[in-house]
Amino acid sequence: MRRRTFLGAAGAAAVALALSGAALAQEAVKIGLILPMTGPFASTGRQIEAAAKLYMQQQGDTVAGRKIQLILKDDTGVADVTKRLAQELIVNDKIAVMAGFGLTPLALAPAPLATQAKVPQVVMAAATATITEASPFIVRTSFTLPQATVPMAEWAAENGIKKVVTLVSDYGPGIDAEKAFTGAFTAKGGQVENLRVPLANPDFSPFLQKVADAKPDALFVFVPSGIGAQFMKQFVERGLDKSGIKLIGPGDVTDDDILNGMGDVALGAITTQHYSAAHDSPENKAFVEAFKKANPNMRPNFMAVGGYDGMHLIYEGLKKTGGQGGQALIDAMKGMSWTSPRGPVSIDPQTRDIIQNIYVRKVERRDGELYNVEFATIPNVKDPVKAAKFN
Ligand code: VNL
Repeated sequence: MRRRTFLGAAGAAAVALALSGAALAQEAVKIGLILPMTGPFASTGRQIEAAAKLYMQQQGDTVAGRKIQLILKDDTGVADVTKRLAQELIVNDKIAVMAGFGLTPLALAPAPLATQAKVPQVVMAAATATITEASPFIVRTSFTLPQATVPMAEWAAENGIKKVVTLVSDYGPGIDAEKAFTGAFTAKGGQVENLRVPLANPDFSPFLQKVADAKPDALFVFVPSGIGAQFMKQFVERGLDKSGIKLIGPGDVTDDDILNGMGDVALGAITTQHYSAAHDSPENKAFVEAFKKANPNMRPNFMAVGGYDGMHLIYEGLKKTGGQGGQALIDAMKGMSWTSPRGPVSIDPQTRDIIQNIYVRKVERRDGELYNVEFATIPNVKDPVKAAKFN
């Protein structure tokens, strides 16, 4: 009788334990993924969505005993919409993390909400240097334009280029690229003229006419991901492909997603960036193969790798906190390092930006496809704008 009572109590305790365990497991950790899935920057949304889903497919949807639920929202590339969606995800869905953010204005809009609600904001795409300063809850897995651009200026100065015209989209990352290039290139004795083109519905032809007239050794271009093909088309129409003016810039203009469709005009373009689908490592070969298998008509670009690594950072952060979000999660992410498809990376604990290799690449045809083929590496590059502030 006594023995049975004891067993009964133990049994009841076990049932209670199992129930609370089940209740905990049911309470999913929600990740709000806000991306431009429609509009002129939909390619960025598609790349990041595909990469985030691939990561979850490979790593499973349970972390630290908690189910992970990804909630995808389309902000259509409009900052007010990004902010409203972030607000709804925080208040109604009680997300632990928000992620994505395809362009600079879209990353800046919800930053005050991240601070107020103490919700980590993982920026997977936007790349203006100052973004991480908009909230102590922002961490970035993409890159910054100055980080990608200074190596371009140095390569140009060391390779016989003396006179350059810069042509950039007229907003945060373009202005960052223009300043970083001009500063580093003139410091090495180079000569620069600056041109800016509107971000929305750009017509490059009047600017390209100015470039043709200026006859520089090289044209330095920044346009955001997805716009490079439009630029290249007008570059050819203006006859600049036959002018002997070299095309250089950060790698956004020869983005892997659309490079193949540009044709021979892109051959020989020299760019500097953190990711190429042709990056020669076992991690990248596996990533590209799995990405293409899951998305038959796509090739991963630098946006995809920002999304893939962003998910990795969230998963590893949650493992450290046992599924907790908030301040604990952002703290757990600081200083984290891993081997990405792009090479070795870490999160700078001081700035919450990513420290990574920048590669110098040349567009070449390989096995019938155009690729940014890496030929030099600048290791462990920090964002130079913030490095100058802290050191
Ligand atoms: C940004 C920077 C967007 C680089 C991009 O593509 C890009 C941005 C959409 O910060 O707005 O390639």
